[in-house]
Amino acid sequence: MTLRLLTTGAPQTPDLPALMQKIQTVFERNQLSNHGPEAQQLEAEVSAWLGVKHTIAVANATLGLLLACKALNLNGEVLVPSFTFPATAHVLPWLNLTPVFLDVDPLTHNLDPNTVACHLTDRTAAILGVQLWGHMGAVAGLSEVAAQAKIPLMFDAAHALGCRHGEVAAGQTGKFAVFSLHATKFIHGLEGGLICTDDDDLAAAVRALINFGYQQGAIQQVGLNAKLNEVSAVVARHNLQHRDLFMAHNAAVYRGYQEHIDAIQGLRLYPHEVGSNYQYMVLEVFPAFGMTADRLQQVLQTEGILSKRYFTPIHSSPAYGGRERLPHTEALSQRTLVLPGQQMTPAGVAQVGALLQRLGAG
Ligand code: T4K
Repeated sequence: MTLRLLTTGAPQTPDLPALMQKIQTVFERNQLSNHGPEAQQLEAEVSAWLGVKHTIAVANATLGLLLACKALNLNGEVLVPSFTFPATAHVLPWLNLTPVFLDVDPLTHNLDPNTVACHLTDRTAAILGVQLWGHMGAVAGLSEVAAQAKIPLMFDAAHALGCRHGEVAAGQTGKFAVFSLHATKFIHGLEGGLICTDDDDLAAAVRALINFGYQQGAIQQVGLNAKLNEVSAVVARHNLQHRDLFMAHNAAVYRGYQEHIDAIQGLRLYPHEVGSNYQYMVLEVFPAFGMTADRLQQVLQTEGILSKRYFTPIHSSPAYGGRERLPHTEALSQRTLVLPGQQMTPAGVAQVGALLQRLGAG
């Protein structure tokens, strides 16, 4: 029997025939990169949707973070969570900035403003917050801490496109926020990223930095190439049109998982806030379940269900070699497993849910 694979991170790309037509138009137009009409339209559409002044389309979120941080001319240390994708921290050493890794709140998996406040020193140049799993709950507290310390608050919002907390949309938060358009994300452009900011000077500096440092015809800064190509831009625009569908789909999958998982001893489904894009189906596996997250991943795999183990603590990775203990980060990395969400059918959710219930019972 061939196993049908249910995969975490499976890209959502509806209505392929219509998308192929749009891609063909890009090739017929012959402008394939260098801030062409698709990239410009994408930027305008995202700015209008999120209510931000500037959106800058980039080749990926990692380069977006790197260049937006560079544009702020920071010196010293940056406070950053250890429980995140390595890209968040990696941009800092590239800019001769020192990451100071902080533990996260075990319930939200994100920075706690009180922890941040306790680690401020006169060397702290900025806070790089993450809206992990699309969580925005700590934004107000972090903004207050940053304002009191008179340092910029920057957001890695790679997971948070389309997320809202009350009236505030991800993208409107901090000095800037950077979204990912990677294939696995809520809205994808194969690869890609979006930098959002309301700061005119920052936007101008970033626009120059992503295009070799050119500004008004002169090489004003030491830039890079981080432009988004036109095919990625047209794919992202196409997917953006389907955002309500994605949101509804993700929310339905999440509710389906909730129904199965809530009653299982030893499992916790990450509680998304109202306003989330519900992209990540994050499962925490506690000892009471009777097997580790690693073992559960293996068992799921034998049933054709491909989950992902996110995230490894960054502070103690060989790349950083930190010896400090960040207990919540370490515990979360042991117990967290991300289940398939995008492209899941109700039958797929029921299959995974029933399997978890069986394993939990036995
Ligand atoms: N900040 C945060 C907090 C992030 O999570 C990320 C990226 C970034 C910054 C940087 O954003 P970008 O520079 O990438 O724009 C994946 C993604 O590559 C990465 O973008 C993402 N976060 C991270 C959470 O997930 P891996 O190493 O897990 O990828 P991989 O190849 O194992 O794929 C994950 C799952 O997706 C697999 O189950 C297979 C499935 N998949 C993947 C691809 C690429 C597909 O079904 N089709 C595909 O085309 O990092």
